[in-house]
Amino acid sequence: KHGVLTRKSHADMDGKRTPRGRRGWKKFYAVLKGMILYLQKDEYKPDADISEVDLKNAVRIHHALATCATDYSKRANVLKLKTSDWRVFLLQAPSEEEMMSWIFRINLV
Ligand code: I3P
Repeated sequence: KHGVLTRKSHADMDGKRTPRGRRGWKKFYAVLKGMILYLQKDEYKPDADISEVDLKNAVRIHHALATCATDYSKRANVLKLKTSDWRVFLLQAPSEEEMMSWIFRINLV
């Protein structure tokens, strides 16, 4: 699955609150492949190598949990992703349907 997702980092590893200066929203082209959610700068190209920056932004979603971010009301269609190393991301999808689809696919892994 792939599509545009806008990310906000809410908590870093070990669940510590992401410090100010790194809490902004950033738009990515997201690709879910196996157990990894790649958050890429540019649109998905099937045969292109993954850049170092894109690798750094990749999120392992094994044992991660995606839910609807009902406690976040500033933006619509936002899902909350908690990873197994206690990071928390807010991810805004372009529509409710897309948000539900990402939640379903992430939790299926
Ligand atoms: C953050 C940025 C985010 C904002 C966040 C700020 O600043 O303005 O958009 O979240 O507020 O800290 P920076 O880019 O300097 O990290 P919202 O869009 O959700 O308001 P927060 O600290 O209350 O999460």
